[in-house]
Amino acid sequence: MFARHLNAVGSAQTQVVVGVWRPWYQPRCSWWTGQPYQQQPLCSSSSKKHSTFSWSEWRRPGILPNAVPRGSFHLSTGRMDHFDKQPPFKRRKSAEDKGTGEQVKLQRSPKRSAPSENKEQGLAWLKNVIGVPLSPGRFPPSPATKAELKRHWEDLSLLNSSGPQADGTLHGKTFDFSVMSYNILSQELLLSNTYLYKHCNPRVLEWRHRFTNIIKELEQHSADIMCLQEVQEDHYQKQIKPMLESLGYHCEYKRRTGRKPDGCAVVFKRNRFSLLSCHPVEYFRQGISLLDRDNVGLILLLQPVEPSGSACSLCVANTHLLYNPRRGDIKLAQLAMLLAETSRVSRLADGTTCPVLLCGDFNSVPQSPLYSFVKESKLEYVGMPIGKVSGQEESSRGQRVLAAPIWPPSLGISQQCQYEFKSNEHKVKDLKQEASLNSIEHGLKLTSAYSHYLKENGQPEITTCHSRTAITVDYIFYSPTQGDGCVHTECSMPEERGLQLLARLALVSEAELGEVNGLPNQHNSSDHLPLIAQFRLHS
Ligand code: KL2
Repeated sequence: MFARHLNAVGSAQTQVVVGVWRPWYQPRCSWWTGQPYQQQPLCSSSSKKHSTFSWSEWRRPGILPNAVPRGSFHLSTGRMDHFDKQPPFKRRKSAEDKGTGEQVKLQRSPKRSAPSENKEQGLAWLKNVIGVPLSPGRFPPSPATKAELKRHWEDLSLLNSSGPQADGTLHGKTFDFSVMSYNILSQELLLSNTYLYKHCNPRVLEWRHRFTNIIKELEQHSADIMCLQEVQEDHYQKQIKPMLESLGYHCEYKRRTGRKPDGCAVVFKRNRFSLLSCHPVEYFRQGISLLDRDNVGLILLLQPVEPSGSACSLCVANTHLLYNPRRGDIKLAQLAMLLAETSRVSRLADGTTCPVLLCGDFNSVPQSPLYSFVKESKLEYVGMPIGKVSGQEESSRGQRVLAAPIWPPSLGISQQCQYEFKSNEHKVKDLKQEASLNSIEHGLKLTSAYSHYLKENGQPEITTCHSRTAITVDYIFYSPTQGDGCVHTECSMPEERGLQLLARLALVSEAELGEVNGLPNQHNSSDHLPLIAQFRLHS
């Protein structure tokens, strides 16, 4: 049940709904006080009082949910953000849908159903779900009480020699920290794909509800580093960044190129790390038809903050790869660009490499060739149907197969996923040789923090779930220490250096998600779950 009791007051446009706030979430109350972004002592639930807040005030620019007076909760007309807005101006064709000439059939991203739905029809489905027409100021009936997802911490430290240090303090040349990877579902994408969320009570899809839950979740887990995807730029600038800064995080952001207003954020606790450098990566390349999509990545080089100064730096890469299940060729090229930049950033002045964390939404399943490429550092791809690369699609009938090279020489990235700094003459010669190869490689040694099958019952772990899918597409990859899954012989990293996986927050099965009405639901406000792992950095 929603932990608020609703009473409609007022009328027409100024109609407001006043809810008596019940303290199911009182983090540090910094945003219930009307004093935005200041650390506050813990709230006392005895200090509740009523006040009102109109829809028009709510929508005024600069008025944020965190300006809501403490003790009351004020709800709007029951509409989700932007249902009343025209679709944004199209600068160019949607990146996911883009395609020209004879490739159109291959390139078009399958909508899977309801391809003609627009935002008006989005309202229509809201009515269907509610069973009655929406009237301003009134919410549909409260959803039936649903169980909450249960996720437990898995202690993996015993797989290795030493136990986890709960306080994250430094012992010798080690440094403990936690990392989250989380696709928070941009509101614009939610509204463009409403057919995926027909199973949801419309109230749980409202941005204000989702923002409240997401921030609550981020604050509860309190990860030292967070890699977020689908972070909508206006929400980032006005709400997410100020909130996270008030919680002690430094925030970096890279918006997608093109029309869609979301991007990737990497944030870290200022008292745990300092920023050495920040490297946004755009996969869009003018003049390279394979790279005409707007996805991005963001890489940070971080220095652990610790008294002895002995810890080595840490390279954190975050990305959201192309969705289109049929375009594995584009996904591989995007990944190659991210790996090339990650290799460059992680190479230290002394010629060694620092440990890498590679997080994000790869839009590829664990059984896929793309996943295998990340983990095995090599992929023999020639003859592979492009729709098989990410493993999202069953059928590969009629699909083009991959031929060498996947990406053109003009990209300046070798088949080893390294930047090429050679003269043109050498480049042509090398690339002729490379074209005869049927594999791509990369020089990072990476393993996954999750095993993709649940320990308890062997069921597949689910990281994303809506009405059409329940699969793993999100990952935390990391450079393991020798003996923590590192089976490679040619590490450019000193033997003792690397990350040791101490613990992870267990994922859940599809059946468990079914019990909470899938995603998003009242408590879990994205169509993805956050992945969280605790590591020990060995320098
Ligand atoms: O799968 V995702 O959701 O990681 O959660 O990444 C993409 C999809 C995201 C960014 O492009 O938007 C979603 N059908 C279903 N989902 C889509 C589609 C589509 N045609 N296009 C984009 N997304």
